Amino acid sequence: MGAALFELPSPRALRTLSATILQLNWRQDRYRMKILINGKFVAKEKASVSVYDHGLLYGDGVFEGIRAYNGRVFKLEEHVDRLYDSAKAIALRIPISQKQMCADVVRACKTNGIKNGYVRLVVTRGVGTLGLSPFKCKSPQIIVIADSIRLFPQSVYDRGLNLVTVGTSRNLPEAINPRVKSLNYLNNVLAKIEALNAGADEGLMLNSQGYVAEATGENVFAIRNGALVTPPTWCGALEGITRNCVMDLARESGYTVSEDVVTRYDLYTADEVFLTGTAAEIIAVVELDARKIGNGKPGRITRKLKKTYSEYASENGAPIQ
Ligand code: PXG
Repeated sequence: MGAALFELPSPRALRTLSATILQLNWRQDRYRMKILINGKFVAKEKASVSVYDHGLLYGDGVFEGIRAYNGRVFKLEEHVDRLYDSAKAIALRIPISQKQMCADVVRACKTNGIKNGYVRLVVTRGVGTLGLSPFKCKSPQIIVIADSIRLFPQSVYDRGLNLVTVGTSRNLPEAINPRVKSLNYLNNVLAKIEALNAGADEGLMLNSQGYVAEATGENVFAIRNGALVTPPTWCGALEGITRNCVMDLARESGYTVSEDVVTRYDLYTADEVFLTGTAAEIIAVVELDARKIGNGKPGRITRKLKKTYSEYASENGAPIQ
């Protein structure tokens, strides 16, 4: 019999090897994303909802997108207030208090080691039958995803956005009121498809009367002679939390800010145009429907407000602890 080709590892080497594997697993687990569903953490790969959930079957539910900066959840209470208002508007009773919801968002950030990131908060109607009636759905599903988001590359922030007006108009207030952040976002998804198919970065949505409402996931502002204007909610704009914050900061910096009816003419002829949203933050618009806005570069006031906003956002919010 010849010499063995392979030598068996010694028991000591085997012990070291298994300890290393265990440690690697533990490390991987620490960095594995966990989703909070109804107050319990579930590994991302296992986080799911039923195919009978009316959130999936009918887009029946509500959501929020929230940012964390510098170890704080920015405008947490405002987002949770809006979530509960959206839920109330669609007659969905969220079974936990707003205080508990805020605590869950902070907990999801903490568990996932998020200091700077993006939280998607979703409440679905819950499991029901294949019929429309929500009254058969007994338990809304509360989902908190603490992750990150990047809507546009840095180069787009530097050069500014190219917008086109899309044919899909903003929801009618007498249908799904555009103030409701519902899981049924198809209207805006269709608008985004149109904009991207036209080769633009974003789409401008008008209301059914032809007045400017907002972009597909951001509010819109125009600046003329140093004064800011943005459409009021009754024109089809979501009451954006970034929008409200930017209005406050701009007023504090001495600018005149008004909510008024805006037409495309007002945007074409503005000195500067920019969009606001939790995900997009503040981003300049340099072209709309092939008209150059101002000098075709991100404007001075937009850049100034962007700086003020990012300083404010990095110092305010609910601490993640
Ligand atoms: N308008 C609409 C229609 C929105 O959905 C905003 C304005 C901005 O609101 P806040 O409160 O964030 O300043 C929103 C919020 C996306 C995306 O991927 C956008 C939102 C939500 C979720 C995803 O662009 N928008």
